[in-house]
Amino acid sequence: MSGVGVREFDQILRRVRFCDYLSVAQLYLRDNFLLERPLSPNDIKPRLLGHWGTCHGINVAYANTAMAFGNNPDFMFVLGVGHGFPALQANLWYDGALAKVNPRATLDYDGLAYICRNFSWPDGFPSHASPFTPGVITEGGELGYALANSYGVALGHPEKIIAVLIGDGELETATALDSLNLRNILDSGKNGKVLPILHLNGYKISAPSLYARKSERELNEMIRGFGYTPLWIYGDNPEDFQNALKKPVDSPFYILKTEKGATGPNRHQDAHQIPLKNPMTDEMELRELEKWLKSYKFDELFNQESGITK
Ligand SMILES: Cc1ncc(C[n+]2csc(CCOP(=O)(O)OP(=O)(O)O)c2C)c(N)n1
Repeated sequence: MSGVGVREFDQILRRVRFCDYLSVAQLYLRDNFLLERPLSPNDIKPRLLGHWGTCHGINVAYANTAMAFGNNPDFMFVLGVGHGFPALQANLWYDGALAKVNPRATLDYDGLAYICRNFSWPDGFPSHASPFTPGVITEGGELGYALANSYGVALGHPEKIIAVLIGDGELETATALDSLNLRNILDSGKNGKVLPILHLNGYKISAPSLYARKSERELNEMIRGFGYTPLWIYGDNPEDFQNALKKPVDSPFYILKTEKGATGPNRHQDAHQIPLKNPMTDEMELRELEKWLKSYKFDELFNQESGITK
């Protein structure tokens, strides 16, 4: 992991803002992707389908781990296929990984318009990760396997580093919870390093998650009981995240505490899928969506002529 400082923190923040904007744009927009003119009902997709609430946390985890390990070709970021596909797709597009398998997903305005228009769209991209997504071979969005899959990737490959984001609801599945035991048999020099990150955003679809209702002490004791060292990261400050990743501890287990729906118009149980439900027909929601999109100041991050300014 290379040294990171103020410049890198700024790059992380810009990348997160970029991918947050792109997540919202994919969910809502069929046109006017750079808000060249005031948002109108015709710019909105008629059927809104996808997961927003978890996207900011995914973008934070993705940007921070990419900054810390992204130069290492043996690094991999693993996300359960049921989680926040707009955020995953935004990051894959940003890194150029999507363009490698899909020539239309170019890193310019046309590519941006293509991925936004075709998200959750007939004959376009599905609303969840699918085999059209680089690095994904399954379909269906079933949560629970990310940690087991990560240990599987590490098996017999000591050079690999795998950061895996696990939802706090996902950790309620028997598969995810029992996969914590894999540390006992696979945490050795013969296998790669698995870096679990629990995304503690407090909620599942609309109900609170069990783990968010435990005290920090209780959660720490549980994590320690599985042999990991818990390391807390509160919110989206890149310096805190990078410091946590640098801590030289045995079997780290990161707990990323975010607010579900962060940076969006509402939070927690209202934020899981589509926080503003009727912007096509409700003028107030349309203006709220416009305000939300503008809050990312995307024109500072992307230019129609020159593309991404990193
Ligand atoms: C095995 C399984 N059961 C149920 C679902 C339906 N589901 C989709 S997202 C979700 C909530 C997941 O909560 P969490 O892991 O906390 O994710 P986040 O809050 O970050 O969206 C559920 C239950 C699923 N995808 N897979």
